[in-house]
Amino acid sequence: MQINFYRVRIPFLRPFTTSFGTEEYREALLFRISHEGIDAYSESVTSVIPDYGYEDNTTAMHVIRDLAAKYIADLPDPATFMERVKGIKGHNMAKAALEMLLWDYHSKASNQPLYRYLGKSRGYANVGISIGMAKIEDMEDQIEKALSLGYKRIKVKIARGRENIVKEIRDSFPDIPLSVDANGDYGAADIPRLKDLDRYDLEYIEQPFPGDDLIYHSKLKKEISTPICLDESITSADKALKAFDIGAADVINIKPGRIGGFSESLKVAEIARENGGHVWVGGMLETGIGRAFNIAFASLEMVDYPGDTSPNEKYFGKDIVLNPFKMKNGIIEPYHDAGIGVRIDEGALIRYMVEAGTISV
Ligand code: OSB
Ligand code: MG
Repeated sequence: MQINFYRVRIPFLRPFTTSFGTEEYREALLFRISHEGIDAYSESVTSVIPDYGYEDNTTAMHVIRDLAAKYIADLPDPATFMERVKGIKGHNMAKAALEMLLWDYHSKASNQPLYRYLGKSRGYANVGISIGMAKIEDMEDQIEKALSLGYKRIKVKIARGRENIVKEIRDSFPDIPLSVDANGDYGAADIPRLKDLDRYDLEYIEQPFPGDDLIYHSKLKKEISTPICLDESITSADKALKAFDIGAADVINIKPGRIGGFSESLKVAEIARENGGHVWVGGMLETGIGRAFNIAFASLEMVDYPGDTSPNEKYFGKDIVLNPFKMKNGIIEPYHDAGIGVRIDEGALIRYMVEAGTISV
């Protein structure tokens, strides 16, 4: 069998700024297998630089091409594939790209939409928006627009020393469901600074401390009344269990790419809900392919909070799918066709392509 891969570079409509930097475009790795009339796709959530986590497009290509691709040659079920790659430590994003390719393949082979194939779905995803740091007037314009489009929760990026963003936004929008995401920019000495955020009635503070931390999150949680949401820190079901065990989290942002795919993400969602926590699905500025996976997962009944699954017109002038998702009244319905349900726009794929190749397995 053969896996096709495509590296595409799609410019953003506006730069996206987080505490770790500014991105001007999305450089995505896309994968495709074709077998007995079925075309299955996936996307790696890595980017050019290892800023969000330690993986990037180069390490993902290495792990996929040189180590892991051979384990999907017989199209195993996703859980079997994950057993086979246990000997490769970490590299969840690379593994997830192959694991999710198998989810699309198997849901298509059984002629079911992925969101049904996955588990109990409510049939739609509740949608929030993630707004990058910018001039405050610019952020407020974006929030205004998002509210008029019906988004159910507004999340804004913050960084250490830029807490004024929260004050300004709360002053202008006293009643909206609002959260902040620090992408790990704070340290243990900043606990008083973070406690100050309690006055803004936030839904949660996302990832105040770096991804490798659970201890300070647990310390903070004892001192603050705003709920704590973990993103980068939760890379497995085991980490989720530990986070709830030591009281480090109230909410988990599930990104299937970060957690090594859907099989493990399903376990994380179960653990969170069994421990009284809440769950939503995050995003990594994916193309329509990655978004389709996120929206399928976000439609699960277990996922009880609105996620960062805004339709791609927020980021891209033109996506690589023919049927990009549309949001109505703050919800997005997955497509009812088999698998991820999005169809590839081959012309757009070629226009955005910077590299393509095959991996024989
Ligand atoms: O922390 O949630 C994050 C984008 C890149 C890296 C990290 C994050 C994000 C987002 C984007 O917040 C959310 C989206 O894809 O719409
Ligand atoms: Mg985050």
